[in-house]
Amino acid sequence: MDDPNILRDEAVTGRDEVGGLVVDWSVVCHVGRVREANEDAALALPGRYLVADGMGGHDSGELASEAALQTLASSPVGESVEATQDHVGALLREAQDRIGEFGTETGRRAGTTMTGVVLADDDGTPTWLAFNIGDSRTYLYSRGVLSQVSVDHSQVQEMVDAGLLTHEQARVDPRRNVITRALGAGMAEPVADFYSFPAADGDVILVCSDGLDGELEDDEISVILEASPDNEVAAAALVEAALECGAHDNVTVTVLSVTGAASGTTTEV
Ligand SMILES: [Mn+2]
Repeated sequence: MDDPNILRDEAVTGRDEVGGLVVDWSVVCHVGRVREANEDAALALPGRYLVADGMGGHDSGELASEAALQTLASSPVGESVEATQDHVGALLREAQDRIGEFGTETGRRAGTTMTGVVLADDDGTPTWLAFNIGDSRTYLYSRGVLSQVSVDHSQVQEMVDAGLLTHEQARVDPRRNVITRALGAGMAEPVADFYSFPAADGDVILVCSDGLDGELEDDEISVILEASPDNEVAAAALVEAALECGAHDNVTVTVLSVTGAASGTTTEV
């Protein structure tokens, strides 16, 4: 990987001071136990923590997830939520164009999912702007409660929404890997969903590829987060649990949290 901020096949832990906050993060990106290639990748830059799950076979998926994250690496941090959303939307269209230029030997179009958070500013309140395209997920673990922030763009999610499948049925349905939105993959203009919530001290954000939530139920993820003293332990334990379940897909996990105010930050009164 040419870009040191894009992580694949590795485990990296870091601490950023950004936007007046200290953010601790840990990424584990693992090929899993079945796949030969790792098409997942993660980006960890101050105020930007993203996961992409590439698709397309041969080298296409690897190139697609990498190119998409590279493009999003220039997303601005600390602007208003609206401005940040506009910038991210423009960068996603740029990423879509870059991915569209990749040919594949198989005739399958290169593509990738993407999800994660970018730090924005909502009238002086540090705020996470989360977004997603595809079925990688952003979760918030706050005060002992795990909630899924992003909503999957997948065929089974649409069937759950329509009342045709239960959540439990969707997890094991043979169509569970069919996604309805992606960057590239021959899809039309990328349309991301955006969500924003305060960057509160102590809240944990989990960003993951479907290699995690395909193996672990939300309850299992929650138990692991509850038992983990820090983000590095949590990320390692989550991937280890997916490996114990067979890790049928590449599995990527970013766990991050705000752990205080940056030193040198003065509070205005
Ligand atoms: Mn996957």
